[in-house]
Amino acid sequence: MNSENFEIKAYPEMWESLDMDVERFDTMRLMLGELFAGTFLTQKNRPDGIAYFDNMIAEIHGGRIRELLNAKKEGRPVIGTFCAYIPEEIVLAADGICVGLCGGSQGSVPDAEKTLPRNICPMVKSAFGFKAGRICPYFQAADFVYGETTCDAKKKTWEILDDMIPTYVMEIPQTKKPGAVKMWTSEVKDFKAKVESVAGSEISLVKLEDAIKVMNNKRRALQRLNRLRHANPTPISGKDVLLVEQIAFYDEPVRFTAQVNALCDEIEQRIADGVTVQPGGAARVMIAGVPMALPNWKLHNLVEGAGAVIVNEESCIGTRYYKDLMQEDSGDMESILRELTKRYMQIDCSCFTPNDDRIDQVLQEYKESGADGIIHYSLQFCHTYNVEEVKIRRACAKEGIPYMFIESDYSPEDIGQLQTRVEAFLEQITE
Ligand code: BJ8
Repeated sequence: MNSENFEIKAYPEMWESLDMDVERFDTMRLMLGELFAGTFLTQKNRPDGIAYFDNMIAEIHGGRIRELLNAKKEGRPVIGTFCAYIPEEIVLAADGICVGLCGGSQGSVPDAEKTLPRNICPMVKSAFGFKAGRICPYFQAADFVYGETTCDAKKKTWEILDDMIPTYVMEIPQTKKPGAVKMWTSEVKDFKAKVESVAGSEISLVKLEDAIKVMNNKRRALQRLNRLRHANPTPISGKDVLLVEQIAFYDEPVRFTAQVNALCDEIEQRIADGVTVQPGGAARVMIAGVPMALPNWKLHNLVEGAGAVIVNEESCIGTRYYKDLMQEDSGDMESILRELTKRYMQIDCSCFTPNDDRIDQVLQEYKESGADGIIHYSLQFCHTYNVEEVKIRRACAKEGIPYMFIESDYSPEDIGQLQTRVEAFLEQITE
């Protein structure tokens, strides 16, 4: 695939059957294809194994959707989610499919602003707008969605989203005190009961154990990729790793894991052969902060466009999604659910208070990744990450780590200003 002949495949009949706004969606398809080609396919010296992930983008509105629709015909539930806190293992154990529906596009924001206030997080607006405008086949294919109470923008939006698609909500605790853990355990059990009622059968112990192995393997493969990209000079671009991390939220997990491992095999060889995508003397940057949902490639584009390379994403579309594994032989159903609850409680989202584990995690990832500096990335109106940034900034100052904070949205309006700031930061860390 090259940047001239790349296109995202059109499936107008399938979209029609999903009650989408086909004409409008087709225009968005062309724009996304152009953006993808310009951002990814113009890079030099990419590993061959990335072709699978390019193809996942070419088929993002068709091939994978067909798989979801076929699963539905077999009575398997398709569940949309918006947060790394939703236990995918339970969905898989019910033979269901989990798809991440967080929005990373400016294109759907005006649809949301017809209903929602303008001054809330662009990720929430973008997701809501995809449903409101009927311009996302994943939303249209989902049987129902599961939101959570991580932040105010999300939890209040679910009440309104429920007018358009059945929307259930998991209560995520805001602290990690013993009482909060108890409450979270009961939420996980309720989630399991809901998934079982839609799937029409109870989840067996064997099925849940298998699902845990599938998810552990997927997370292990992503950990492996992240470790390998830390090599200096780096064998794969930050943009390409981000792409893989984003596709993790909608691809079939067993196939995805095999493809990530194949990519890792190739990268190991590249490291042995000294093959790199890093121009001589390039600055190595770690990103920390809010998740970058597809197709939010704005910051990676700016940083790598300025000649640096991104070597780590401390984010839920990044290490927060895959850093923690689960014990695989936990015994009876009650013990497994307890372990599952524990695994998910380790996610250090800024919605928790206090959340000092995240500060330590950021410092640890900085050291492991061999980065020269950290950019903390936050979305506009995300109060929890924007405030927690103060603690990250202080910790970096204490450790002498070069640091920059960026707060942005999905519009292109601030690109010029961000470019100037990013370039100044890169100069500072390469001096
Ligand atoms: S566990 S990071 S995926 S909530 S950026 S919508 S918090 S206003 S994304 Fe997240 Fe789960 Fe936490 Fe991870 Fe709200 Fe902030 Fe927007 Fe956010």
